[in-house]
Amino acid sequence: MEKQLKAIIFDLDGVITDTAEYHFLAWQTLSEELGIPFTRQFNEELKGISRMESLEKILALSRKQNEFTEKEKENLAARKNSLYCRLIEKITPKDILPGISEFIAASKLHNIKIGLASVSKNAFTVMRRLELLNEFDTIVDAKTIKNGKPDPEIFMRAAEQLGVNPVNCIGIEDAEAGVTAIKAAGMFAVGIGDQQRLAQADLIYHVTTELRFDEILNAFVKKLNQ
Ligand code: B16
Ligand code: MG
Repeated sequence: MEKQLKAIIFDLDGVITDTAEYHFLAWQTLSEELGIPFTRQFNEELKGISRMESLEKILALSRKQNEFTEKEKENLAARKNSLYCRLIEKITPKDILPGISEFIAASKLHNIKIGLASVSKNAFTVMRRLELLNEFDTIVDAKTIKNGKPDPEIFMRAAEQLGVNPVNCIGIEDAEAGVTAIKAAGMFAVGIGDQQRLAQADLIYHVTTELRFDEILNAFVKKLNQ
């Protein structure tokens, strides 16, 4: 197998832009309406987790998961999404996290394909507002996959759509579930965030400004040749 980097697959929320804050605010409002205490710390556990799974986890906080019918849960999830959609109306290209545009440019300079793997059903809207839709060679969002992260499906699908073998890919994630998904897909994982939480990743940076194409490429080649 060719030991070469061919594609980089990015997570959206927490890597390309910080919509995690908007998810937090929307879930916080919904939780207040339901009388469920919801903290920033708990919000960390929802990163990379689908809308419905997130709702189940929030309801479970106050043992309320059996108090609602499926239809009512769908309505609660829709309420959270309408709060979230109102918040993301404000997004502009200025909301691209620092260092990301430069990192994408460096990757392209090296003829590396660029993909997006986001479990958000709003991924296309967010990418359009960031004016990044045309920068990516492929985008996989929640609408086209059966299993969310930590299942590897979304990263595997992105690689498939790019026509690249997963071993020739790097995945970049801020969520623990996302790093697990990248590793399960057989890719090299770059984590953005807490060293302990993302310990499974092959390389970890605290923030996006620290991303260095050459450094990541070297670590990838080293690992592939081990
Ligand atoms: P939506 P990612 C994920 O996006 C978020 O991290 C997670 O917090 C959110 O619940 C999920 O998208 C679903 O989002 O409600 O818009 O479908 O990190 O995979 O880009
Ligand atoms: Mg994320």
